[in-house]
Formats: sequence, structure tokens, C-alpha cells
Amino acid sequence: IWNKHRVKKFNTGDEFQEKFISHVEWTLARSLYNCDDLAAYQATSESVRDNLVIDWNKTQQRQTARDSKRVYYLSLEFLMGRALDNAIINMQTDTSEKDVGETKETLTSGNTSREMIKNAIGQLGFNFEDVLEQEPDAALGNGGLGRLAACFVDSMATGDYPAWGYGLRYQYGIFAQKIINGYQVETPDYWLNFANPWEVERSEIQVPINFYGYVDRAQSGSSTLAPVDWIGGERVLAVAYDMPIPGFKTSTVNNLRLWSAKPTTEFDFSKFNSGDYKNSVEQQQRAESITAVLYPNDNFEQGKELRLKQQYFWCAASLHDIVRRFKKSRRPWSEFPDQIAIQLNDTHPTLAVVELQRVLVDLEKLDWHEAWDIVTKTFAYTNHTVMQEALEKWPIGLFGRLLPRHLEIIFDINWFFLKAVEEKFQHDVDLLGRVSIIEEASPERQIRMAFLAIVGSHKVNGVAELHSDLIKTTIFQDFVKIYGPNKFTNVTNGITPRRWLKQANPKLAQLISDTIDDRADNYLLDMSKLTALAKFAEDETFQSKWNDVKQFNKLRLADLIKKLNGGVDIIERDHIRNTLFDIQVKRIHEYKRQQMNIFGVIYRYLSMKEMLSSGSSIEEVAEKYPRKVSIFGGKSAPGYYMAKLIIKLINSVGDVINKDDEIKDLLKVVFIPDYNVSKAEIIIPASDLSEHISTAGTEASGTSNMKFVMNGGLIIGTVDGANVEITREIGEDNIFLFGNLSENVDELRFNHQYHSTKLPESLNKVLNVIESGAFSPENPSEFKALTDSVKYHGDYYLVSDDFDSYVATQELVDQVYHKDKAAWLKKSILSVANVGFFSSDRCIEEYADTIWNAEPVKPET
Ligand code: 26V
Repeated sequence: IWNKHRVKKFNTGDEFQEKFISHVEWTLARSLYNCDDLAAYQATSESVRDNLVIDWNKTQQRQTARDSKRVYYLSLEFLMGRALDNAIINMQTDTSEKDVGETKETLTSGNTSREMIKNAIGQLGFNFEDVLEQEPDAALGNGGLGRLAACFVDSMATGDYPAWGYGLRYQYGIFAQKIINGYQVETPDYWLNFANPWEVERSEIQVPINFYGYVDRAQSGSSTLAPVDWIGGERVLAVAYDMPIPGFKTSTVNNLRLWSAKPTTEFDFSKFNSGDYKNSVEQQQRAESITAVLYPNDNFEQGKELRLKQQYFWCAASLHDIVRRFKKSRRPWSEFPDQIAIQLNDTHPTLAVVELQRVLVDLEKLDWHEAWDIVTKTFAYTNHTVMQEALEKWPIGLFGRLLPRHLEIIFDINWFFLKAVEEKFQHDVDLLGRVSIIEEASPERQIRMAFLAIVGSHKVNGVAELHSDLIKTTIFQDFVKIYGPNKFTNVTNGITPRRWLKQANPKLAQLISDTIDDRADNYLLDMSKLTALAKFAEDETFQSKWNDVKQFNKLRLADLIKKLNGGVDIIERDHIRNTLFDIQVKRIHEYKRQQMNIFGVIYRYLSMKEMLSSGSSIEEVAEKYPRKVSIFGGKSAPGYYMAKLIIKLINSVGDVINKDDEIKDLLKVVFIPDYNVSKAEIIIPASDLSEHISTAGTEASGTSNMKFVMNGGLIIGTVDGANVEITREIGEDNIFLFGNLSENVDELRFNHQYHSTKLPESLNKVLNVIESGAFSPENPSEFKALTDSVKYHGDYYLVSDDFDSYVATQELVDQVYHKDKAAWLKKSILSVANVGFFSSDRCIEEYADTIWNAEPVKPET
């Protein structure tokens, strides 16, 4: 009977419409007469989801049946953005046209899954883009680290890897940013306001999680490493919510499992009986707070108890899920690492290492060393930052109260580790203290999570070559000595071309597939096909089509900016073709140096004004400083004073420059509020130039640099992070590099500290004008902290050392862009032709081959 009534996918526009209407009427209990864009979005999503669910179930069955090695990607952040358009694009298949319905288009007709649904929705009276716009972003991440996890799950599904993501289902994602009087104001992102069609609650999958309590040694006697009982004091339930992750051009649909906290149904009867009903209920409600909100810090660690609770809740739930699945196979424990690879996205999931050791020793009664061998073969750790203030450390007092048994286990892990180190390096007396997982600090000892992650893993990787080299020579230097260099490796980050090219830039995708004669978009799976574009780099007709696409995308961004600016244009529409769009969008951080960018803008403005006041004509000014708009976007951590001040400065400078009629719209400054994934999809394709100008050695990789290049934008950047590989791949003629190198940073900082270094005249001028109150007449000292940091506080981010070369490089950019458009377009085309290396598919393959030892599980064709 089951077979007879098997559910069916829609395959034609006609069948889609049938599904759509049944979802409007049955699922949403609406009629076509009161179906608005939101309802249309929901019905479309439900329909598309139905198709996915069929493949999702099959994929899970297949992966279980094949019983090959599985990969689990543990990340506290998954910055997914919208799901609908991505799901539609990934539905695309290769098979030739068959069975044609009313709309004359089918899902199997090559390049048209998106077109087919777009037309079908159009016939129902809706505009496809407006429908897509209804979806809130799933913004469960801060920035690069979270978006990387999202690109990785896309590539793991596309590569048919049996791989799941594990994370938390925050009720509030990263805050929404409002700009009020130029200041950032945070408002909550309650993204689950409307039913979320992209998740399935698995109410049957609940894992009890304990906190606090005490360790009971009754069963172990005096032996230290024997199993013990941890009697938890507080218990909450982790409930699984699953999101389907469809691969591109494959029927593989993987799973992203996010945990949500809820109270146990066990009731505290002692409290209840003593008449304390209200307290008993209140304590239950506290459970939900564990997954209420994403911590909005990026590269800054605060050491809050709730954050540690989140981490343990998530690690324990995920591990028990993984172990439960493994136990079904009835294999011996020794095969655990052959069947399972767990990747730690930064140190946030490091408690999983400890939890697995606890499960094996305390619950499964394995010998300590046997267990530890399994643990270290299972885990691998990715480091994403060298910034000291981002390295996680937990005071042992707080830690031991919340997780008493785990603290003991960490002490034991450390003891065995240090013993081995001591045996090997008897002469190095300081070494033990330097590498100890427990830092002897005042007022209290702390657990160094990065060291624990290294000791508990078989591989440690950085995310770009320079970064991977740096961690080996700085923060993890001693561990290279202890373990040898092979434990440390590099996997340069990547991004998914499905979202960041096909979805974000449909016009460019179309031009590419037409030009390289790849109507089925196979280049999105094999980006080396893009090299075929190189032969058109100097072709005038092609250049002009390329330029038209850019123009289209710039207009699209100008429309967004206008909408955000209350319907008023900031950028003169008639001039867009001749206006250089110079964009810096990313989290606001001193090390990313948005302050240097805005100082550069001020310098340009002052120079223009000076020319005018010394008698130059506006034409002469335009000759030296041609049309340009400086676009910024990004969130600051709510408690990060300097970053917030940078946002205010950008907005204040914009207020002055944008109103100045004298410079005749030659220069504009825009701050786009609430930068997020779906805005990035509009912003990135519109860039002529983007800025990746971090102090050398501070940006681990950067991934937006790759996104901009993939969309034909050129880069102005420092020799930092993946800019190094980008330069290697696309050629140094096609990128504007400037500034000091990372090997000189220490010395430059030293000079600032111990000698009084002189500011360059250009920067001095800028800082003086800021201090004069030119941008804050009502409060001239408003930006003092920013100017002082360069002038008097050691200029830690070396703005003064790089400023002149930055300004000079910007002037070079102007000249190429405005005086030699053909040369510019050639650079742009060659960049895209050679961007293939930065596909996250390549990146995932490297992880699979060199770290996970995992193979794809291909669907039968
Ligand atoms: C640390 C913390 C500390 C506790 C509070 C919340 C929180 C959230 C995130 C982090 C880690 C920050 C590290 C990070 O995001 N690194 C970025 O990773 C990108 C992907 O590898 C990389 O492209 C960026 O260069 C790097 O800054």
C-alpha cells in the first residue's frame, strides 16, 4: 500500500502550481483571494520543501545503508541567509527535456528550474523576486566563521559527502542594526516570527543534558582514572530541529541539526510539595534561555556562564546523537574513528572532546588510554584567528561549578599530556608552563581551550596559507615542537559559487554560461571551466557585455540604497556608469581598519576642497579625483566602543560630504544599515572595487574578498589572509596591493611604543580636521578616542604606517578605472576566469582527503 500511494515530486510548472494551491488552501488555510506575498512565499517554500523532503529521506536511508564514514561539522554559528532561492537553484538537474506541462517547462530541462518556478508563480499573479523577499534571513552567525560553515554544508551536500552540521537553534539571531543619528542601535532579530518552512521539529529526538551537581566516587574507590558518576543538579532537554541542505545537481540532501532547549517534563516535586509552585515553574522556564540568543561578539571572548552552558548543551546533545547512531551499527568502539570524523569550527565545540572521553570512560567503561586514543583520532580543529582577545579561556571556578566531572577529566588529560612533554623535553624548564592546558593566572587559573583542542585532535588547520604559517610560528609554536609539523596544516577557505555567483549575480552567471557554452551550468561544479573566459578578456564586444552586467548590478544596489534612504537617491543615477563603487562590507573591527578607509575618504575630500580653493576648476578636480562612491556596511559588537565610534564617524563624514554642493557629486559616502547575507547578495555583485585592508597578519583569511572577485570586482588590499592566494591565482596585475608586510609588524609596533614615530603629513591633516569638529560641530571631541589611538596610544593597527601607500594606491585605482576602462575590464574578466580555486567544493575536498579520510556516497543514477 505504501508503494501504491508513494508521494510524488512536482516536475513541471503545472504540477508546481497544483502543489502551491493545495498548500495555500490546506497548509495555510487560505484562499487565492487572500493570498498575499507572504503566503505565496510560504506556499512556494512548502512546495519546494516537499520535493526536498523526498530526497532528504532517501539520502539518509542511503547513507545508513552504505555505512561509510560520516563527517560531523560542529559550529556554534551557521549564517545561512535565505533558503528558498538557493533550494530552487540546487534543484537543477542535467537530464534532457521530457514530459512538458502547461508552462512548457520542466524541472529536468537543464537550466530552467528557477525560470520554470518563476514563470509558474508569475502565472499565479505574483512577482518572483517579491516573493523571495518575504523570507527572513536565518542569521545564526556573526560573520566569516558562521558564513563559512554555511558554505561548507552546501559543498558537502554537493560533493555527496555523508555529512551533517550540528549547531544551535537560537530564537534570536544576530541583532538587526539600526542607524539612528549616525549611531548603531541594536534591535532583536526574532526570526521565527512566522512559521519556518525550512525546519522540521523532531520532537521524538530529545537528549537530556545535565549541569552543576557533584561527582560521586562510590563506584570507583580510590583509583583516579576509574569511571565515576556525575550526579547532575539541573537538567534540560535538547530537542532536535532539522534543516534540509540540498546539494547542487545531485539528489543528495544532507541534514543540519540545530538543538533547542526546553524544560524537562520531570517536575521538581520537592519544591512543588513545599508550596513553592511559582519557583518551580520559573526554574523550568530558565531552560529556554540557553538557546535564546546568539552571542553577538566576533573575535572577542567574554567568558560568560550562559555561553559555556550553550557550548556544553550543544556539544553533549550532538555527541550523544552521534554515539547513538554509531551504536546502532554494533561495531566495536575501536572502529569509532574509522566511522566518524568530527570537525571543530574554532574552539567553541572543544567540550565535545571532553564529553566523548567522559562517555567512553564513565558510561561505556573503556580504559582511559584506549578511550583517549579514540577521541584524538576522531577530532580535528580549525583555528580562525590569532587575535589574543578572541582565544577562549574559562576560569576553573566557573567551569568546575557547571561541569565538575569535565573539569576533572581536563586535569587528567593535561596531566598525561604534560607527562609526555616532560619526558621528551627534559631540558626545557619553561615549556610545561607554556603549553599547559591550565594557565596559572591571577586571580584564577584558566582553561586554555585552544590548547585543549590541539591536544584532543589529530589535525589542526588554519584557513589561509599566511595564517596557517603564522599560527605555527606564534600562538602554537610550542605544539609544533611537541607534535612535529605534520599535525598542523592549511586548508584555504572557499565560498559556494551557487549562492555567491549564480544566485547573487544571475546576469553574470548567464553571460558566463552563454560565453563558455555551458548552458547546464556545469562550471558551478568545476570552476576550472571558467578559465575559458580568459580568451575574451580583451574582446571589445565581450567587455561591453561584461560592463553592462556590472552596470545592471550597480543600478540594483543604487535602488536598494535609495530605498534605505527613504526614497531619496544618494548616488546620481545618470552618472552610475562613471562612478567607481568602492565597497567595504564586513564586521566593524579596528583590525579590519574601516577607520583607515574613512580617513582616506576624508583626505580625498580635503584635497578636492583644497584644489577648489586654490583656484582649480571642478573639471580639474574631477580629473584628479574622478567620480566615486564609498560604501560601507557592517555590524559592531554591541559592547565594542571603538567599532561603534568608527560607524559614527563614517556616518558623520557622509553627512558633511554628501551635502557639499561645491564638489558636485564627485564623492559620496554611504553607510548601508544592517548588513547581512541577503544584502550582501545585492551589494557584492555591484562593486568595482572592494577593500580588504586589515593590518598584515590579523585577518586569518577573509572570505568576502573571494566573493567580490567571483563577481568581477577588483580588490584593494594588504598582503594578508587569503589575499595572498588570490594574488597568486588571479595574477598580481589584477589586484591592488599596498602596505607593510606581516613580518614587519612587530618591529613597527615596537617603534610606536618606544620611539616617538612621526605621523605622515597626509594623515596628520585628516586627524586635525576631525579634531577640529568638522564632522561633529556640536561635540568636537566626539572622535577623540579614534584620533588618539593613532596619535598617542601606539597605533596598534598601524594606520599611520600604511596610510600613504593606501592613498597612493587609491589614486592609482582611479586612474586605471577612469582612464583605461579596457584595462580595468580585462583585469575584472581575468579575475573571474581564475577564481576557481576559491570554490568551497575544492576546500571540502581537501578536508575530506587530508583530514577526514571520508568518501562521497553517490546516489544511484
Ligand atoms: C570568537 C568568539 C568569542 C566568544 C564570543 C563569540 C565569538 C564568536 C566568534 C569567535 C571567533 C572569531 C573568529 C572568526 O570569526 N574568524 C574569522 O573566520 C573566517 C572564516 O575562517 C575568516 O575568513 C576571517 O578572516 C576570520 O576573522
